[in-house]
Amino acid sequence: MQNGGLEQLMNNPMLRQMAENFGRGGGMPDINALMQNPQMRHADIGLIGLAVMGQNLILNMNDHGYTVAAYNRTTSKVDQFLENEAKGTKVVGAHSVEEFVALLKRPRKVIILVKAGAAVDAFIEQLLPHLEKGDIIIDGGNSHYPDSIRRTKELEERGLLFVGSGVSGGEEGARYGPSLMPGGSPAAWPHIKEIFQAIAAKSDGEPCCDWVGEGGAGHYVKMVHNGIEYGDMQLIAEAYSILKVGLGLDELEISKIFAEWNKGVLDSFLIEITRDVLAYKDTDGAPIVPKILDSAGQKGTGKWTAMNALDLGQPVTLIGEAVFARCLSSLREERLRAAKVLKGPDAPQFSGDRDQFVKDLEQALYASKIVSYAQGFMLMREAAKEYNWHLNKGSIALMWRGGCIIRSVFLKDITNAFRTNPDLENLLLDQFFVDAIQTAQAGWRRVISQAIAWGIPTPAFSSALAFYDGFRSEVVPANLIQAQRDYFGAHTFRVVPGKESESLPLGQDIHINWTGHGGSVSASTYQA
Ligand code: 2AM
Repeated sequence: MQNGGLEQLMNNPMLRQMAENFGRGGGMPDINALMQNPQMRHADIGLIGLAVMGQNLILNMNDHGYTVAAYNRTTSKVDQFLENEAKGTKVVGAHSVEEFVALLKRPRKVIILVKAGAAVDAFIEQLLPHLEKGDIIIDGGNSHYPDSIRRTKELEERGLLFVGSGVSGGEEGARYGPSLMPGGSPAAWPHIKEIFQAIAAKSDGEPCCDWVGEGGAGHYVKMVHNGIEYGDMQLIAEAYSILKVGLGLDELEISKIFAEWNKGVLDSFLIEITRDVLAYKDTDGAPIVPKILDSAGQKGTGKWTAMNALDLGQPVTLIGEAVFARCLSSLREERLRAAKVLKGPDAPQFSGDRDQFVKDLEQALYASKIVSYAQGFMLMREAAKEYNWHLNKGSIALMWRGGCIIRSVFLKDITNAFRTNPDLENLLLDQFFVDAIQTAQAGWRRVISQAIAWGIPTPAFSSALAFYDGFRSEVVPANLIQAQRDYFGAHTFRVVPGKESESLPLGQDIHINWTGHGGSVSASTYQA
């Protein structure tokens, strides 16, 4: 053990007392003997990774009365943290993994909050020799859920428990109340429940943290949360574009509209910050937003959600469009060249009732958002089947109600829908949302028609409406697609029940010799 670590340990009053007892006769105590003493294991939980999120989560736990042990790869950060942000708290630091583990009460609970990927596995490897059966490793980073599935399995095979927890809310959330989405080994939950729910955000007195499900369920739900966040942001950006380009309003006028919307069904964190962002002025007094380069970045969680939707065959169209819209925005040089060549309609003019149009737009945003969340829950439903997770949908909506980026009043209605009917097949079929969309839909259609006439791109609004119209269709034109596939590739089709005939038997794969030549064998001779 390094000296710095010893000095730091000695800051702890309990340890000082012990040291005095141990060190009777003068001199420093034998630190190794100290570490063997069960009383040394006094920290409720440990956290590795002292970037801002980690530090804030530690301080949050400390505020709630827990003693937290802190460790970081670069150990100088431990000292810096203890001398600054954590000064005067009960936080104890360690300068080696061994020393860190020795500080923890059993079963040991270790939160790893480091860069996703190899760093998480590296720390798990370092911890393993020092942990015992029943100890719990919690990964609170932005891990991809397949890694959490793997880690749960690997650690359970070694008698340990693993939790992969989504943590949302950024630095502020981590400090004062994040949304926490823990999943992994179910046996870990009773041991971490109290502390997790204590530090989580609260919504109507309920913690925005509950057990999500087995394996990678926690990080999966966090991924879908981020995908939905992409969708919400794209919808808001499209509304901004319609107000600016279509109605010709400036940022301050649009900010006022967002302020109004934030008092109604759209009341949410993202609408609130959009109001403030639009009103923010540069030093010259002009709004800052039009000065920001229109190339959106992305870190990949929206893309993961869209890719997973494709893998699971789920039509999560709005998030997909939101990801693609960011991709298109990033092709700025190419867009600038295209803008010189490709013509659209004449510059937008608006002669109708502006207030009514703004109301329609609010409803369009609301209805599209309902569709997006319904798609997200469809994806989670399928993932639960695919990966054998027991997902509690009402709890998921509750976890997103506070602390995280997509927090909103609207999520309360989703919680209610799944609490009233846990077997609800699809959010769009809940009566509250049936009525909400019914109220919204005339305005929703008017807004999209107008945007299309103006030539203003609205991929998220439009795909939401297209999904809604497809989802409520008894008949979609896939019959024609099946006919085409059978024509060129002998891929076969089935007959509609009730329309069977001698040549079209019910429940069988049928191939037709469409051209009169080429045979009637349904084979994969012609691969399309
Ligand atoms: P550091 O302070 O030693 O760089 C955010 O980057 C957090 O993840 C920091 O605590 C950082 O530790 C840690 N981290 C990043 N990459 C790491 C790696 N490969 N191994 C261990 N810790 C890492």
